Amino acid sequence: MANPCARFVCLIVILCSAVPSLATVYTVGDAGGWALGVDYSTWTSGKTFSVGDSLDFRYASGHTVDEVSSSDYGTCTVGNSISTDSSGATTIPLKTAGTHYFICGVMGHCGNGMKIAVTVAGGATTSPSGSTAPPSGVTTSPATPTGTTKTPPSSTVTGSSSAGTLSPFMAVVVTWVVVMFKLVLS
Ligand SMILES: [Cu+2]
Repeated sequence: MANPCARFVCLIVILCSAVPSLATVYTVGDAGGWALGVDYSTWTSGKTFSVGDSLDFRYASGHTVDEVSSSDYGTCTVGNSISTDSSGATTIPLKTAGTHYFICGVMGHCGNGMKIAVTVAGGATTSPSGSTAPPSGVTTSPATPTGTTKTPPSSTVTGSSSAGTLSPFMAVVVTWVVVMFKLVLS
């Protein structure tokens, strides 16, 4: 069991099992579930929802879960719902950032508080389900043969014959000035 390869596989399994736990499944209303008499604004306050999390609506018969627009949420309008379910256990994956609105489609229930608005932050932790395919175009060609054209550095050699004859004398002069300057400073 001390095989390092087995340890590595074990580490990978632990990491892979830990990553999905980052996505949280929220039971709407906790113990109260999706029902009349639960204050869902209180339930959502203090919670931070991220992309990849899910809402789990648990409810008895006689209720529905309707995802609606913001305006329909405000007016408790049922007819234009984006999605609806009445199975008693509705899991809504929060796939996009922004505010998602859910109401109960039964007459009068939304107006009596069965409405919930969930603001989803744009989470950087996407689920590892392989939805993000890498771009296929590999455009980095490492060998650029045209970039090695050397500019000849011998452009300042020719054409200064007089300076060439003067330079030993000037070197002596400069050296003498520098020596004298050091002597003055010391
Ligand atoms: Cu209801």
